[in-house]
Amino acid sequence: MATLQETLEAKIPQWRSEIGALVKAHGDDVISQVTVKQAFGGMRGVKAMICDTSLVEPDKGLIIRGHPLLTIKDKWPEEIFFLLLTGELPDAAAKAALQADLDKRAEVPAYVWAVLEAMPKDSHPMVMLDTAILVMECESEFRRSYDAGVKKEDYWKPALEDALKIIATSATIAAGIYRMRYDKGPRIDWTPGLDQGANYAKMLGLPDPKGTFADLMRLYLNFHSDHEGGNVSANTCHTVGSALSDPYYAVSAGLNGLAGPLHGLANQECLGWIIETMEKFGGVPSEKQIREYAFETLRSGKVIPGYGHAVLRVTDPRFAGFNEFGRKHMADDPVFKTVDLVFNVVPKVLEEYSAERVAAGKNPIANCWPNVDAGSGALLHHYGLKEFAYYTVLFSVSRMLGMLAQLVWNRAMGTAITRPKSVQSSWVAQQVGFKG
Ligand code: HAX
Repeated sequence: MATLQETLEAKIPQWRSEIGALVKAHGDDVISQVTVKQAFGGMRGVKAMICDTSLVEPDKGLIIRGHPLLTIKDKWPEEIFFLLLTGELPDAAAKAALQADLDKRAEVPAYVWAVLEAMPKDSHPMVMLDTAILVMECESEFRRSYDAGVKKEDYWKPALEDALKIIATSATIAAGIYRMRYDKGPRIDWTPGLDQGANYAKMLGLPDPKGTFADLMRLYLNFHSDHEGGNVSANTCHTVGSALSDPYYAVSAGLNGLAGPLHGLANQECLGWIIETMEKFGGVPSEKQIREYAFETLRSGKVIPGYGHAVLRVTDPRFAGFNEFGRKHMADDPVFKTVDLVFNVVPKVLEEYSAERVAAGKNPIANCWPNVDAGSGALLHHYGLKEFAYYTVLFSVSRMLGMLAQLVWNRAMGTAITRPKSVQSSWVAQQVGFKG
């Protein structure tokens, strides 16, 4: 089978001609409409951008290029990137070629470490990761090629070069941040020949007597890799990239969005809530105690982290996949047990609370089921990764795969600069005949 680059060379002209023909034939047809509620409500459900890498079905969860996530959960992260970008899983030769390509690019420039070491000791690990990616911008092939006058139809090639450099170094940088930020000793180097999951597990340097941490990291990197184009990080990366800011700028911007507590940072909050519950009740709580604490949290105006989703309306299959891993490898771990008990109790609590909200004239909670972040922290905690503030960095290493695949695809398709029309609230009122 052809390499990643050869596969794209062959497919891109075909994709371009299909999309060109579609827009030519149906450019003025309507595919969505926008209500006042949507305009004020985060554009929820408005169909106004294209993402071919993956799809999130409200009742099924993440589907990557036609493959429901749980059917490809044991693939290497590199294979997932190949799939996101090309629509095909690589065969053994293409996979080996991609791995060798990433090995060649794996060196992190020395100035990245120098910048990270100069940062305040208590910097948030996400700030360190964002800074590291942004400071590497001087490696950008996209910017160099653009300055040298590369043709628009070839933009995707230097964008892919940047994407591969970021992917080849992201786990090393992230693991280096962990060891530096939490005084874990010297950095551990990338090992050529190992996949990204196994490498990341090894470079974090946590004890792994059963040798299963690499399996978890592979699962973790696969599960967080992509979630369509409209979520905050992907959408931000897309918007910044659409201005032809190079992939370092665009990914760094996307990561800043991922660092928000309603998005990626939720996974740092989820385990915090589980541990708080355990501390309050002196160990694994009973279902009655969980119910009590869940209501206390809600009535104090907070959300229950790890529950709810903007798109999904069922238990996130990523939660189900992590739960299966937990049952297999750490069924007796008290933190994992608590997560499992919370899963029995919280959906019902949220349903009841949602009914109370509706009775009080507020919005219902659209989805009372767990999302990806509800369970992953307990698994990391089991392996000794107990620094919650670091969890979003793990998510980021994974989500860069999706953000970069989308970005390369957009440069290949020549997607236009993002520029929706904003309107004033007075215009909306006038438009709908609102008198106040
Ligand atoms: N606990 C309490 N209230 C919740 C809730 C929860 N877990 N989930 C939703 N609600 C509330 C919302 O805050 C909203 O209240 P207001 O109308 O008063 O603002 C109301 O229910 C309706 O919200 P929704 O339509 O169900 O959900 P949204 O699309 O607005 O928000 C969120 C989706 C994920 C942000 C939301 O469910 C939430 O805050 N969940 C907890 C945080 C979390 O787990 N985030 C991670 C999501 C996965 C992810 O992106 N990871 O990166």
